[in-house]
Amino acid sequence: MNFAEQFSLSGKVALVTGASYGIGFAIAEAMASAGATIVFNDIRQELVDKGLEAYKAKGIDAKGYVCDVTNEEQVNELIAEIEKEVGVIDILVNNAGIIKRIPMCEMSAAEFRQVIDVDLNAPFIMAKAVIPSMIKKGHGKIINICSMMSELGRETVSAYAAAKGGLKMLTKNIASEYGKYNIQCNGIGPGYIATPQTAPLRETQADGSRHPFDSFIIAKTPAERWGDPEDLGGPAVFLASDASNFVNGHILYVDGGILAYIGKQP
Ligand code: NAP
Ligand code: GCO
Repeated sequence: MNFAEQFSLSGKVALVTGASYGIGFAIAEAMASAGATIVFNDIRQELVDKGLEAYKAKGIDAKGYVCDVTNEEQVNELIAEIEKEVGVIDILVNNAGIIKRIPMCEMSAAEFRQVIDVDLNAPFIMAKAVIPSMIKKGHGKIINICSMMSELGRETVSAYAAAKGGLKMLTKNIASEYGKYNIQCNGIGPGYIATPQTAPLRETQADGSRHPFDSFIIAKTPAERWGDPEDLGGPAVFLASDASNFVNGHILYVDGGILAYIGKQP
């Protein structure tokens, strides 16, 4: 294999969860550019249809399925259907996620559980469903989309931080338990990325000024900008490729330097 081929995903099947748009879509697009066959799921048919149109517009012949990643029965049916229709999954990207921004003491236990269910339990369910075939095939790549909140807390995101902190450790544990089968499990920790999930934090104020949180993030980021979903494509391709076969249990932070920086003096 020549050096460049190490980064190729040709012949590989990549499943990206929650990838009709946002970070998942950008990661899937990059993996398609590296040669992967793209499969994605979303929670509603209209979202899957929207995603299929978006992939087609990019010249990507993706396959989309409706599946709630928190539902183990649906997930097992999804994996069986993909294996029958497309092939064994070589690369799993656990991207689907939600956030609820509520002060902890005002958050109900049900709301807390819902975030944990999607952001932590679902990656467990998805990984458990794909690993047996990866073991049979002799290789596999699992990439969990973590967060700044895998390392840091902030007001109103207790459930999300607990989930993403847990996802960091689940990543390390999958790496530890299944590395002997040539399965690498790593995480990507995006910084603050301009997607629908963070749109409320970037809304222009009534007086035309920037959202205070928007200005805060700019001051905390050495790159002095929000990330774009496309900033995550290269790191994801690296972790999905043979170039990272000895990288295991690592969380690759793609954050413009936030975690390294105390922040700009006001
Ligand atoms: P997003 O725009 O909210 O997209 C999340 C996707 O996941 C949506 O397509 C959503 O579908 C889907 N999803 C949610 N619950 C699902 C379920 N139960 N089953 C299947 N699909 C489900 O989020 P994003 O900003 O692209 O973020 C993607 C991932 O990156 C998330 O894990 C997020 O926590 C993480 N992340 C984001 C940032 C950021 O700054 N944006 C930074 C760090 C990490 P619906 O539209 O139907 O809900
Ligand atoms: C928030 C944001 C963050 C980002 C991301 C940062 O409310 O603080 O939504 O949580 O989504 O996780 O890495």
